[in-house]
Amino acid sequence: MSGDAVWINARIATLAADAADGYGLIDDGAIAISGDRIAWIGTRRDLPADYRGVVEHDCGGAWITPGLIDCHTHLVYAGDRAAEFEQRLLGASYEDIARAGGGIQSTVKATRAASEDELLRQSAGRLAALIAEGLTTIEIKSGYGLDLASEMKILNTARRLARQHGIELRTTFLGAHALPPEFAGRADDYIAEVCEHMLPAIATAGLADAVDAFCETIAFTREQTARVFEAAQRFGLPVKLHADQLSDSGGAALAAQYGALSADHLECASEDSVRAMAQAGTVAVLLPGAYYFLRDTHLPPIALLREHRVPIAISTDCNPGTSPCTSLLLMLNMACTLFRLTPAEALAGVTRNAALALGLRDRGQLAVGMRADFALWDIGHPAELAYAFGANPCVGRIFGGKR
Ligand code: DI6
Ligand code: FE
Repeated sequence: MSGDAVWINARIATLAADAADGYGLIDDGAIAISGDRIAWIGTRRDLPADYRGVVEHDCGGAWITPGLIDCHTHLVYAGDRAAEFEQRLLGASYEDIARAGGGIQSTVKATRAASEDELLRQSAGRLAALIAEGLTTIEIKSGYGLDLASEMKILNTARRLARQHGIELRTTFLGAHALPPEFAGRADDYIAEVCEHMLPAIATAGLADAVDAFCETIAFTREQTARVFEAAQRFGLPVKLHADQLSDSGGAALAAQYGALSADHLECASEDSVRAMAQAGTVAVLLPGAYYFLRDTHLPPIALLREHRVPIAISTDCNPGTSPCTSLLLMLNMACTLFRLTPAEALAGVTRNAALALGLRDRGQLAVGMRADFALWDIGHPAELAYAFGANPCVGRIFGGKR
């Protein structure tokens, strides 16, 4: 049973679901690794004798947490939207800009025009910034291509990026993100194109692990979203949804009805929707960066999510329009200051519950059999990860058992 390596002299926050303290703290801990999995975890004095003699890494008293997981990003895109940010500061709303053909459409234009290499180059810095904070799994959505070739270009770029950077990736097909200009006034025809042409080709090429849509007054209706979900299910792909961000369109309830992995945003979600999510096991993904950047004031229903025991995940929503953010640690802080989550809830939101939001059962907490993905931190207590902002105390990243 001897492992490939042991990590000793660490303070560990396992983030186990049943941890009474919310963190699962182990003082003077040790983790033994075999291949890319955790073979043993506990206090150093209990480390079985078999592990003597294997390669030993001394953590020098650093903290270990599960590797961070960013479960909702639009990281692969071209260009930026700084000018639109200025317009909003002068009084235009996000919806005004979208209706005037700016917003998502301007990123679609830039992304369609970029070659795959250019798209990769522009996106690489964003991924590197996230990884520097101990990220070991990321989800990346398409949705700035809105035609088959461009959506495939984005998903292929995501795959190439993940290989280059050494990170676990889940890709999501978000063809129903916005109406492309060539389908102006013909939303139902575009949804037919997504369901009958784009989604089948992308699923057959193995380029997507899940399917997402934007259900909103400025995007797609519940009926159109349901058609996309039906198509996803025909190809055995799980679904997720951008739901109830700007208005209560009953999106979260619809997502739950289709057994969605997650419903994301939720600022305007109703109690009925929260109840439906609880019953379906749908994770709530909260995106404080978008809330902050749009200067939103309508808080997601945190108390209801707690009351109905819906798991809460936190993510960057990294995208050029509403959350140009490449720091998951900053999102921890904002989840606490803006949404009043506790630091332990916020940390569970970027580890254990973020894994659930991706349908991944082998990571997000440190336990025997889980992936050996963890981060080392120069901190005095894990609450500091949410407390400090603008700092990066990550001093090591172990990915699949390797530093
Ligand atoms: N919700 C979001 O947060 C992003 N997409 C979406 O459906 C924003 C997209 C953008 O403005 O570029
Ligand atoms: Fe998003």
